[in-house]
Amino acid sequence: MGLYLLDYGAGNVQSLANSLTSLGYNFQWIKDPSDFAKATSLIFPGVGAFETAIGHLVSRGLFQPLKDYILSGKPYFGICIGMQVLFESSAEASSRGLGVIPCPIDRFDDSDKAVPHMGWNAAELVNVIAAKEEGEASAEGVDSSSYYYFVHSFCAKYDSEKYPEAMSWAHTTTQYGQEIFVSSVRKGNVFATQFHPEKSGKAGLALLDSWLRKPESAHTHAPGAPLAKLTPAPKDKLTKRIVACMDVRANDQGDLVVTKGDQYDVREKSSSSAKTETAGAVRNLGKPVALAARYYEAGADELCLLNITSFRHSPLHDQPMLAVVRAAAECVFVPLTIGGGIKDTVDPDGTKRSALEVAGAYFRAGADKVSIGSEAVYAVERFREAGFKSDGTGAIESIAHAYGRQAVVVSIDPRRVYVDPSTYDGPYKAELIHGKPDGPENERGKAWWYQCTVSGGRESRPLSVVQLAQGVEALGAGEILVNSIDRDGTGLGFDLDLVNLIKKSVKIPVVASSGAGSAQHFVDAFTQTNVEAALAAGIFHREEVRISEVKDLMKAASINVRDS
Ligand code: 1PR
Repeated sequence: MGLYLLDYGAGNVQSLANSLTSLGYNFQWIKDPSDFAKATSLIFPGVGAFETAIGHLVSRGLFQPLKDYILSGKPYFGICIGMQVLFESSAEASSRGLGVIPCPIDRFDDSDKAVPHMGWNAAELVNVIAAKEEGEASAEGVDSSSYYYFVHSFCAKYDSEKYPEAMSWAHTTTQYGQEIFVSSVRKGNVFATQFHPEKSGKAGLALLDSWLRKPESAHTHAPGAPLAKLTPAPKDKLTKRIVACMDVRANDQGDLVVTKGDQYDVREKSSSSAKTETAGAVRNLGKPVALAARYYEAGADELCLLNITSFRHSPLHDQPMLAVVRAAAECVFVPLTIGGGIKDTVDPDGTKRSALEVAGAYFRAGADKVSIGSEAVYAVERFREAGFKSDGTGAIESIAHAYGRQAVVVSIDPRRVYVDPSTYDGPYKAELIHGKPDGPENERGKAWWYQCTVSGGRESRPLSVVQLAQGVEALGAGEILVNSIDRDGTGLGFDLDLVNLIKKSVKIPVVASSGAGSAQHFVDAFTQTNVEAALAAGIFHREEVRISEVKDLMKAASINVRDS
């Protein structure tokens, strides 16, 4: 008897398990249909794709028992897909939902905004008067002044005229672009959130704790009051995200360390006279898990761990990064992206591991997104050669299909290629940037295009960043992380020409990376481009700029940020 968690076998359920453990709760997993009878409270932390979730529930014989459990009146807490399955259907899939809430789940309109909706947004209580009168019990732990982490392309659009009965379930709504959607529901024994409390830092942990602390008999909520039609505010409250990135590799002693390069060279320079004894050694800026914990506490909105030498050999059977991810996920309650080596691999005994299996291992360890680098370049090359057709078996497509496109980030490592604009007649003519002369002295006056590289910049490929960005979007990537070999570690600021070029080429969210040297550089990125997030490594590792300083300056510039 007690608290049970439902894992349908795809997506990161480890994060929720870690959150509950950190809050001091014991729980068990639903392993087969008979376990529902033993559960006195149930949390369904669905992550990923609706179709996959329903498919797994059906194939494991859990679909009807789940519905019966919910209808039995025992406390139920659904998260993300765990909320969406309560609805009738989803535009994402042909399969039906549980049909407890009579309306469909739709796709966000991407004509005015990036989709997926990814990041920290507010959740406004629908029945504000009841919340004021009844206090915390009525709010169900939701704090309208806090931000919660969302990551989804599909939602229940708020429409009290078309779906009055379904909307009477709405507990909170959230605005994204000019659309208002239901961000949590509550009625009877059911509470469910579209956002991820287990990834929403301290506000999310407080919400989980508030639900879990209630005696089971108290989980009976009356239907909400009659609902008004809501009109979108001029601006939504989605915050711009600050991401702290850790490049991880083994040093010469074989220990995994966070390192940091200058234009991707991570070894100490021999010219540094003070460090002659360390010249040539891999720069060591700390231990990955300790740094991850520090950045979480410091208010990073997201963390990224990149295994930067995975292009060499990275068998899954002996992957030390998995242990790093597992340990980091135990103390970090904001989203974790893991990159490096997300590709088909072969273990030393000859066992083949697909990219999907590799990604699955990271999701089970606690990653929320995987980032694909080199393999994405090869995938787009193949996609273009095949006449922009895909057989759906590549790393991007298969991971997006199983876990949802929001779980697939593509990390690109471009380098500028300078050309004389008066004579250049190559294939990238339409993409040439005639920007400010901020490159090397000998390239002044020239234009440039951005070329894709693989293996951490070691090899250039005949593909431009625009071709790559549009190709990976078509294949199913949910976000693009834009590095720059020219700017990495220079502190000169983000390459805004590059970021703008990519942002204008795709509809999915974009993260600016490489070159941050001051808090002002983040403000520049958010005011001079439309990116959703900006990432830095060196200045945070060396403690030259604190995350709080970045956020303070952003606030002063009227950019919406999350206070941790
Ligand atoms: O190709 O799928 O195995 O992925 C490899 C991953 O490792 C890619 O995401 C690639 O960007 C990364 N990587 C490979 N080599 C390096 C290197 O530095 N030698 N790191 C590397 C590149 C750049 C960012 C860095 C930002 C911000 N990483 O990670 O954090 O440039 O730095 P800054 O703020 O100090 O300027 P695959």
